[in-house]
Amino acid sequence: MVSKPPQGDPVQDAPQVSGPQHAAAGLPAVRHSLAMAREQMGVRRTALTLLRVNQKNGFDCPGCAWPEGERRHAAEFCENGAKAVAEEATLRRVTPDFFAAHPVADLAHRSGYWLGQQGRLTHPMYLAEGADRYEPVSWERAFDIVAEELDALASPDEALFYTSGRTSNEAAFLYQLFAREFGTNNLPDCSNMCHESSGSALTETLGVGKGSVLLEDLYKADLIVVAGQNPGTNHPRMLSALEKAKANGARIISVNPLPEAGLERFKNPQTPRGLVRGAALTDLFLQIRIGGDQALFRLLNKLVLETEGAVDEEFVREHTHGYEEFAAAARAADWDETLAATGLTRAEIEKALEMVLASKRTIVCWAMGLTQHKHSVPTIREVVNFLLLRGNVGRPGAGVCPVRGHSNVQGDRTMGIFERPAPAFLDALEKEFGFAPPREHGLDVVRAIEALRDGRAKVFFAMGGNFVSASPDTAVTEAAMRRARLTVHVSTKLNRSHVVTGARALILPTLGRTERDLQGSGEQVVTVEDSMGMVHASRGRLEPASEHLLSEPAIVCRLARRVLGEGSTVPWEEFEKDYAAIRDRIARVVPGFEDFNARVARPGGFALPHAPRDERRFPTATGKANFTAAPVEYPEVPEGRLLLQTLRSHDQYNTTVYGLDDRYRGIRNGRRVVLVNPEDARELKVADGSYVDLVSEWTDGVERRAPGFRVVHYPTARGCAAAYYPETNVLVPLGATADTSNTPASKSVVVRLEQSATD
Ligand SMILES: Nc1nc2c(c(=O)[nH]1)N[C@H]1C(S)=C(S)[C@@H](COP(=O)(O)OP(=O)(O)OC[C@H]3O[C@@H](n4cnc5c(=O)[nH]c(N)nc54)[C@H](O)[C@@H]3O)O[C@H]1N2
Ligand SMILES: Nc1nc2c(c(=O)[nH]1)N[C@H]1C(S)=C(S)[C@@H](COP(=O)(O)OP(=O)(O)OC[C@H]3O[C@@H](n4cnc5c(=O)[nH]c(N)nc54)[C@H](O)[C@@H]3O)O[C@H]1N2
Ligand SMILES: [Mo]
Repeated sequence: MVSKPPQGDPVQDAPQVSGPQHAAAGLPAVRHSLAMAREQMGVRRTALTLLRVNQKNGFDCPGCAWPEGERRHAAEFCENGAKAVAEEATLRRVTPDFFAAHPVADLAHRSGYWLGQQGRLTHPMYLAEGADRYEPVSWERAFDIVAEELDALASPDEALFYTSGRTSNEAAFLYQLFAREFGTNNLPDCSNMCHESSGSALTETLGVGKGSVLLEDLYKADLIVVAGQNPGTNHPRMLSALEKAKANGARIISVNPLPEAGLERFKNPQTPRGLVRGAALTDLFLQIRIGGDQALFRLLNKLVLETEGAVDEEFVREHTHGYEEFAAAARAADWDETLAATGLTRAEIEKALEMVLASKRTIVCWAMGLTQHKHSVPTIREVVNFLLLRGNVGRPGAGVCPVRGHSNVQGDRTMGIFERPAPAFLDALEKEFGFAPPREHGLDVVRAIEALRDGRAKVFFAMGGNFVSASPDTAVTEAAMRRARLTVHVSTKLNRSHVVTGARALILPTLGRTERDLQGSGEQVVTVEDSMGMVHASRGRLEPASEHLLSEPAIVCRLARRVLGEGSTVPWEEFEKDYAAIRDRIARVVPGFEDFNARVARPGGFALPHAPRDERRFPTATGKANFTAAPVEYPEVPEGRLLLQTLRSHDQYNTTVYGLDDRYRGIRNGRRVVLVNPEDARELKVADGSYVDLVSEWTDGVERRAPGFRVVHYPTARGCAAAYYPETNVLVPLGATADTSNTPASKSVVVRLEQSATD
């Protein structure tokens, strides 16, 4: 299986390398994002738009899910937030003329970067069976086409309804309602590829699958561990929070195979001093081997257990379950095995222990570096063990902090976008709307791809996202998608999922966050939930990119009316006219949203209840916080192979590529690079600047190959390598997923490097 780099693309991938930087943000960040914004939007629009990001009465930043502070700066400046906004508010347009000039086969040869750079979609477009290009279609006809294909299915479970995490609460609630009234729980979402492992581990151990800290807890913490996360690029506003935490006396341990510039030193662009000198953030850097985190936390737990008076015995007695079994497993942890698994030294681990014992309030933050491995769920459970041991859950300044990705991915789950809904949620839907929702579990992302591949699913509908590029095993996924009868994408911008289609395909263009949403009852607001369970309103101000766009809620309402007809028990028309009516129903179905409309009207919104955080109550099967005792695992890497993680550059938002630079890592003008430790490179005889194919080896015996990557000697942990996603998704086998959560193991791919064939 070989993935060819797109041909005929005017964008040249020619990486230039200057070595990693040691500080993030500062003036270059301001300059860089303003330049990108001006290029996309012009000067006036840049000023107008960037002033409205995350302001009271403004729109929620479509960048990441990090919460807003209590005090919003006139322009709380975030480089990558600015880039996300510019990408959406661009003045470039993809019109019917564009589609007339570009057959789908031609677009399929373009890179994702090129596709995204063409601008905003303006008209609903239809690719008829056998046609070579998309043509404009009316909204009515588009809904008829979806209805035709849905009606023709042998069972509602042959349809898949994917969601990406930018969708508002209102749209998400309607979308899952439609899917369930239609008759299926097939609601795969980007969470399946993202924080599913966190949700699985936290629900089982603490009873709530979300983080247990608020922003103010970070400011009260003594110790913050940041494991498997690159906030300088992916959650830049988190650096301001870490800076403030440090000013209040917190210490920071970062656990990462890469020295990430943002965690080393942060130059806060909000303050004159910060712009120039910056603040050192990390006190202790543990350069761990990929996948070594469970072993690290297990050993730390053993060492805590062996320290007189270190365990919070009262907490353990009153609030936890499973302690004895866990303690027995932890006591058996072995130094040598841990050093091998982590690549750390004894001195480093002892230093970490000292900091752990000195802290009365500890928070652990993590993201994809912990969630995308085979053993991610037991790894995160071990983090929970670590916090429970010293009573660090449910008290100020302490807790679990999975840092979410997409700006409303957490809210979408709260609204019921989940293929395995809780029975209580379905009961509430049934009671409120008077139809019987399906009870059987639906398909997640990986199972949805398998269903398409095997012909068990025939209609694929996506509320946002870029499914074929974001999913693993690109060749398998693309072939599966091509077997569908119909693929439909509700999108703001052109992407690869629009050109790898089923027999028929639709592109339904929609409003972005930044845009005014006018409906029958007047201007609408939508709501979102951030990574810390704060719910607030978002109001777009810009003129929509085209007069033909419909909002996401309007699309769902019209589709539902067309598909479900008179038989529907849901007042779709009323919902489309006035989103407050949707919120009234959410208030009656979803716990924590009582009096929703009134509470979200308050500036700053409101916090959702979180039993472990608020009352040290743990709604688990045992009624207590559960210690767990899984065997320690870490990836085995055969001789001559490396463990590859697939990660984000500084100039991308998931599959949306903003540019070809990764400034903090010192890489410019190219994305086909592989970062390799110089010692490993010497052993493998790959020179810096040489070109290799990445070949992944997996138990199914299939060789997956991504050709033509420039080798960059880089200070990553020994035995590890790193390259960007989505170019490397071809290497991630569909079957290589995390136990329990089924999340693709895209951070631990065993690869060998082969000298590229030169022509
Ligand atoms: N600008 C921008 N912002 C974004 C996104 C974006 O693409 N661009 N994406 C959004 C989304 S959806 C998400 S989920 C988040 C993602 O945010 P991150 O999780 O920060 O994203 P990744 O680039 O995948 O980085 C993973 C980090 O984990 C480290 N790592 C890899 N393997 C291991 C391991 O085994 N152990 C440890 N300890 N560390 C490891 C990597 O070196 C890297 O620093 O960001 C969100 N915000
Ligand atoms: N190898 C590898 N694979 C990964 C990851 C990894 O680290 N490594 N990370 C995984 C993670 S964490 C995630 S979250 C997924 C991301 O998977 P997705 O969420 O599916 O992908 P995105 O690239 O964020 O989707 C971008 C598209 O969303 C559309 N869009 C943008 N804004 C809006 C909007 O407001 N409304 C609508 N309807 N559409 C909009 C645009 O058309 C754009 O092209 O990828 C996963 N895949
Ligand atoms: Mo994500």
